[in-house]
Amino acid sequence: MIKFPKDFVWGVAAASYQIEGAATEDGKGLSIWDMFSRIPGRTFQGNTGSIACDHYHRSKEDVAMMKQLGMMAYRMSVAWPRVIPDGTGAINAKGLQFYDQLVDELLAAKIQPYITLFHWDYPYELYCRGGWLNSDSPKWFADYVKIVVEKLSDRVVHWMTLNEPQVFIGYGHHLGHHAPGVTYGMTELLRAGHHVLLAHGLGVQTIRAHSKSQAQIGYAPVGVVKMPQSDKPAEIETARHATFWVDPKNTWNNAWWMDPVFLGKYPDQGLKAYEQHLPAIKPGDMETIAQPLDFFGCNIYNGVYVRATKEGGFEEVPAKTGMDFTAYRWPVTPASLYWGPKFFYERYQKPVYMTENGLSSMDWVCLDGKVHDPMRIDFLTRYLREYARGGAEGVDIRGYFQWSVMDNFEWADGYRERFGLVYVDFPTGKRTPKDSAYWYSNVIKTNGANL
Ligand code: GCO
Repeated sequence: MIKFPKDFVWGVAAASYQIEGAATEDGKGLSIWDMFSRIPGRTFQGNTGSIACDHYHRSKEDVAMMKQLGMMAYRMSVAWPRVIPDGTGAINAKGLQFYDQLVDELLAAKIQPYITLFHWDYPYELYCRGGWLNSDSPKWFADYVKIVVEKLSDRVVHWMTLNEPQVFIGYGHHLGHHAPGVTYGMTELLRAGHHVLLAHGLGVQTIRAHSKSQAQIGYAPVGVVKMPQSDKPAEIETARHATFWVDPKNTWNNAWWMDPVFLGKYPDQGLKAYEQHLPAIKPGDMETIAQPLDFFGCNIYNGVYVRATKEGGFEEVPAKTGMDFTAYRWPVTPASLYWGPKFFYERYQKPVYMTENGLSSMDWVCLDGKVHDPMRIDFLTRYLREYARGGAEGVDIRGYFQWSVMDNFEWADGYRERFGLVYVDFPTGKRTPKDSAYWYSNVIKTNGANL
């Protein structure tokens, strides 16, 4: 039988820019995503997050819906420019009030808020001052964190600093297909990355210093998972090595973004791989970055099978012909929820929360008025079984946040990808829980025993 720990936290996740809308209302400042999505050709069908799910105006309804579905927790993010329109300086009281009320509504519904302080909607004004390349940027972030923590920490206990630095740095500042859409070279990238890590560290210090409750703090990078094809120790070792390997050509890896935070140093192999491009590391920087954390959060959607090469390295195993894909054409690899948490727990020794996992599928409202999404139920069942398997073998798994509570703005892919448990008809904003929402509700009720 599938077993999850007692007190396991079952929730859903979303992020400010992807659901809130109200992009220019009540004094909100512009974010880099507001600006980027306006540029013709940058997003699918020119979609923007200006209205999105209109969650800003429908938050009461959304919380009621989550309550009805039995959610225990909700991972949400705060839009920095909603709180501080220029990124630094004057506070927008109305923006802060939105989150204040939302937190009250969630708690009244017995849903624990887990707040991500930065999920990509960077203040445009700060981008114009150099953004993450500016060496003041960690301090800007910490000042913003202080405002949010002072306001909400009498009620909010769980915090995550940054969501997926690999993506907002790599896609946003190197490949350029996410906001702000610039294409820095590796040297600028690693410099910006160092500031991002410092921002995380200063953010944690700020939460600890100003929280009115006993804060529980984590981080939510991408988990880039490499998997063995069997349980043979040599194959597992190859996959473990690959999981923490740094590719000199890009910043899509785990160790560069996790080791400094959890182990206090950049990985040796990474320092060699990036030798030509290393950022200046000032005395005290690594100590700032490596603040003690309470949990390891990460987002895992899939993994890649690897095998050893004769030369002592590793390579991807060629995909099986006719492999299984989600609508996004992401591979269906349930074992990534076993190997990822296992490798990360071994290396970092922190309680694990799956801060995101899910899929986009081709959902629509059927003739009977319902949304049938059997593939989502099947996908999540397979992944959750694997997550539980790791737990049964000793990985300290504490929670799971399904991405996402409802269909939303999937960044450059706009509204094309439907990741929600709840279907959103964007022109009207009408919400329809999918079959999977009711199914997930049952998973929560039985603490996974029905899986
Ligand atoms: C991410 C982000 C989410 C995405 C989700 C699906 O992982 O890219 O955290 O905002 O919407 O992952 O791609």
